[in-house]
Amino acid sequence: MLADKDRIFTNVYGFQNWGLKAAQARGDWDNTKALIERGNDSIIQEIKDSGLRGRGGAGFPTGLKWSFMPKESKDGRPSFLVINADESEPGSCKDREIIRHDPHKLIEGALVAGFAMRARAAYIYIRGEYIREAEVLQAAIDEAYDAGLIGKNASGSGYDFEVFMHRGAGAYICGEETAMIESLEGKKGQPRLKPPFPAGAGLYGCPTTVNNVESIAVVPTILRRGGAWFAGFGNEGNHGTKLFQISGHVEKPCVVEEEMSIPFEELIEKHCGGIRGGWDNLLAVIPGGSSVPLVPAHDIRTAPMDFDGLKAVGSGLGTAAVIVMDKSTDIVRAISRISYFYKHESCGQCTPCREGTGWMWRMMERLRTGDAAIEEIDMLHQVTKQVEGHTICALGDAAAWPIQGLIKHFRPELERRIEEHNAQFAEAAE
Ligand code: L3W
Ligand code: SF4
Repeated sequence: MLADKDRIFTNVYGFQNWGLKAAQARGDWDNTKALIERGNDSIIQEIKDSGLRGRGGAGFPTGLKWSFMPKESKDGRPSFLVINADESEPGSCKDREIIRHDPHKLIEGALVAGFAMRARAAYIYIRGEYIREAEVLQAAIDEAYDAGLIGKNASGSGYDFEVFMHRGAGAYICGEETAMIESLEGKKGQPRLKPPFPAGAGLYGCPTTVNNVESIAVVPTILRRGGAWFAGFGNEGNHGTKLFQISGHVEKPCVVEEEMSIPFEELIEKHCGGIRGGWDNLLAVIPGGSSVPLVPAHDIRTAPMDFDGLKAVGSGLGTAAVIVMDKSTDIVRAISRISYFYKHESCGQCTPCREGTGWMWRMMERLRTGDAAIEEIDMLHQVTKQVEGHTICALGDAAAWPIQGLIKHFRPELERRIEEHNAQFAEAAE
């Protein structure tokens, strides 16, 4: 279990004030100038050494991503950092806690990360529904400007760095990095084809890196304590501390910072008071937000909660939004509801996703009521395979994977519903 002294987010529950003075008392903005004076490449190397992987879902190595940014400006084009605070993944609620209780960690991280990648400004794109969080964030940005920590000669470093907050308007797809860039440019939030990746052509056609809130907020602590300290947590290739968000059928749902790779059972026992009704009552877990496949009870208990450990049980860490479902859950209804979410949030620009998400949801609803033929289970699986990997962005995959997980692990339940429905129908016809 992670010791208190190794927690980065010491105010995650908001027991203390979020304001500048309190943040400084907790160690934020402590000689930030000295961090910047280490130089761009040295900061990037330290982040590479820390093993930090992106906390927004994909787990791409953060230091490597920063190293894609150009060292020299071409044609006078500036570079930008975009911070993804459009937290909309069902089950995810960690970035919100960082913003409302520890906003200065994010702003200081923006400055240091922005400097490392030679960005002139950071745009923090915050989910529109996060009204109070946006108020706190803007107030913290204003405090940092007033104190000379950001802006011209930020923190006395000689580096000029602006921070802007931008509020989204309620579209899940704007959390996809290129849709976010389109939205920031004032256009409809629809993903772009990649490549080019944002580091080549991003915001206003300029080199851009998009990072998740948590990825940026941990940066100052990593630099102060050292990449080796951060790399000392977790299993090989899955390092650091991590905010887990545990919801559903546990005794005490919570957001908690823990060591990466902590086994699922330990995470739940130590922080959530166990499964509601005991471990025998556990049905399945979605370990990384609604975009990753569910894992049945017998596979998840000892699984390390990290990118590779969860991949090994057919799922993923995603945003570490752990949705726990006990045996009272109507699992088919739960996955059907997730299908509806993706149908609703599809931006509609590519056919497999626009048509496929609707098709998958309608088939899921028929399976939920049992009003289907047994062969349609395989047909639905084929439809998910036609969507997966055939779309511009990952939303198509995210819509397909939960259904694939359901069919893989709960086929007997799907068949039972169909047989029961057909038996009732036959009885009524007699
Ligand atoms: C340069 C290359 N850059 C990859 C960059 C890329 C991006 C990052 C990861 O989806 C996942 C998705 C959701 N040269 C590069 C390169 N990059 N190759 O690395 O890229 P990618 O394509 O692996 O993932 P993605 O499109 O960013 C993100 C999953 O996250 N998810 C949902 C997340 C929701 C939230 C939220 O609500 N806050 O984060 C949950 O699992 O399904 O698989 O920057 O440019 N050769
Ligand atoms: Fe839009 Fe879906 Fe295509 Fe993504 S996969 S670009 S959400 S239609």
